Amino acid sequence: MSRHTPSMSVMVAAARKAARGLQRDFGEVENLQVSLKGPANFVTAADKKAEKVLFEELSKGRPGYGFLMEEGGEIEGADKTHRWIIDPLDGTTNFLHGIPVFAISIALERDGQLVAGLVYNPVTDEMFIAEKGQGAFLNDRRIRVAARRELGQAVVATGIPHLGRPEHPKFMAELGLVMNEVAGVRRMGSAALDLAYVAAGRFDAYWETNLAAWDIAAGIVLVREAGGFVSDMNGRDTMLATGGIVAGNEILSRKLGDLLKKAGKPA
Ligand code: 2AM
Ligand code: CA
Repeated sequence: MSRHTPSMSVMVAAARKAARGLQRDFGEVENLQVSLKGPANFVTAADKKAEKVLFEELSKGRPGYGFLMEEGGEIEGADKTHRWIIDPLDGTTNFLHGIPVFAISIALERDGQLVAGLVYNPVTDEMFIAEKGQGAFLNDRRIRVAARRELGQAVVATGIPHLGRPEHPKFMAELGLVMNEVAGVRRMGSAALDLAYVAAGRFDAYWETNLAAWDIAAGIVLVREAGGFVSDMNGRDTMLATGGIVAGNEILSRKLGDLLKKAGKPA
């Protein structure tokens, strides 16, 4: 069983409340696809509603904490030591297409350090939570990163830069290197869930670049507390600032990071 702090109880309650709205709206997506009336706007509304619920619930539970949110941006709190980092709907494209792979992501930062993370997929009812020093859990069962040490046996997840991004050639170079070395590559479309799956040992490793802090903050805590290792593309600790991330067990994530570095260099 997971023992968790009152702050985590606040996070879990907020996520479950926001999830009820998301699930209702997800059920509506299919109906909307037959009308041509922009399901994209509908999804944006669902996203904003979920963020509002999270903001209200977390503010009620922990008055004064600051916020960094995908929709609302930075909101300074009276309490300068605490900040929530929130993505109310990670995997927006999946949501829009009726693919049940999306999540609410909530992280708590204390004095600039990530101390708690929650990633919740309302459709599968999988609640991934972790607090610094307490381990990582999936629906109250302890989870650990996978133990595979060889790239040749590893299933590795990634994210493909979306339409209009300038880093497509770089990504193709990375993918070219990785797919030649690993057992399989997967692409789910939710960075928060990718990291949660690494924490649960489903994916052996994961990398992606150009992400926002709210995509990965909670997942970073999950992977670390599951005994894994997280770095940016240069093996450093500046994932939130650079938006690049490599995760897995310590050995495999280092091997993957070393391999990816070759993507920038001539063969
Ligand atoms: P989102 O679903 O909240 O937008 C997929 O590779 C990851 O990239 C997701 O976590 C996704 O988060 C994130 N991402 C950030 N900006 C994006 C965009 N404009 N289009 C698609 N995915 C984006
Ligand atoms: Ca996101």
